[in-house]
Amino acid sequence: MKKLEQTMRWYGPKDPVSLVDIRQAGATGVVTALHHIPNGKLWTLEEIYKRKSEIEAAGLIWSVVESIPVHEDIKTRSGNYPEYIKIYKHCIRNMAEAGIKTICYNFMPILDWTRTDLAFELPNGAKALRFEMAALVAFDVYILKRPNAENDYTETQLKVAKDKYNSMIDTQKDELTKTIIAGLPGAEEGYTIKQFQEQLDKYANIDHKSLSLHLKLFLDEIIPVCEEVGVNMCIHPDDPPYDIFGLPRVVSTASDIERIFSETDSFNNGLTFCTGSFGVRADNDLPEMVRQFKDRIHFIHLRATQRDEFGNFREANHLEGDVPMAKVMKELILMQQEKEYPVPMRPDHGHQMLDDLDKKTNPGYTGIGRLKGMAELRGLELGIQFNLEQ
Ligand code: DNO
Repeated sequence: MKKLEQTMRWYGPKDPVSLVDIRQAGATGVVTALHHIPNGKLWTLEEIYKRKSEIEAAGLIWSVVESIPVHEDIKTRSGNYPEYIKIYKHCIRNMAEAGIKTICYNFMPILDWTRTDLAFELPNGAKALRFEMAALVAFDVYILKRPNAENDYTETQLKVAKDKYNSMIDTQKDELTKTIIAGLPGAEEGYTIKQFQEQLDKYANIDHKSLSLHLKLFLDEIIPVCEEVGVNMCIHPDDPPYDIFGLPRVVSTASDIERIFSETDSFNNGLTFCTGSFGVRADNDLPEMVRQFKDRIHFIHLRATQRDEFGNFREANHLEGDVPMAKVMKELILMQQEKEYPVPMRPDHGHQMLDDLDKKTNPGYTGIGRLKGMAELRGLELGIQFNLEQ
């Protein structure tokens, strides 16, 4: 049976998890980006080839670009957006020329993925990333003091958030602020409170409908280039998959994906199927989504989240939590059999555990935590394949 391609994310030469570590973990491919190039600047062939040869020298291949960030001007369709789209197309062409043809990106306004606690201690002493609604609301209403923020929350949410805020000391407030707006790895952009509010103001007149339109107009421009040079774009779902800070989010559900695919109908307009992000919503039926979107799933992120009814969630072990990983894996294996090339998957995030606890790694991107996730997922894939072959 055909297998998925095993990859791992690498943040470049400064990542404390090295290419050697990644190879020893069993990955054959690397997922990375030119993180040192500011958002909106051209990725030159020289820089791309330099990174590519570093990866190849370690006995690995650069399988996926995650991400080429989409400039805020493109999302708001203001300022210099025509120029940024032009540069984006040029980046796509350069990646294709270097032979790297799977590009992940997202269309989340201002913030990329968002958590409120990067070191939530689990009963066994390992640490996980966590999103706590009360902390987010406390930040929004009492630290950021976003105008009319209260209107976005229920009375109960506001009360719990107030108690949370009152229980925090100043260093905890600073830490929370940093965690939310200073930019998690891969987010590329970080803000101060003042800058963040200025960015929010730019979205004052942008609702779901206009943001979806801006995404469609962006795709209508770049997808023909992808078709010409054979690049698969893979949009990453919103994380968390609902609006935050009054900002619209338009890549959160199966119907969002349906809309994106039908409005710009091309094989090259594809999806990063991220079980952790989609899995935070109980109304996202993950195995069904694989069946529905399999033709356009060009990249896979596998991780599990454990949610509760208050909108909180934390990263669970890869085979636990609310993601029915075995069912998802079975669908992915069936999907893979219909593809001509192995679809890259990466174990997404991992707990900080064992020797990770003494190391300063990028939040969510530990060596041992991800190695464990990858080993479990690889075993699950093999076991299910074996069963299917009987
Ligand atoms: C978090 C990641 C995100 C993701 C980008 C995709 O762990 O899933 O950084 O890579 O949002 O553009």
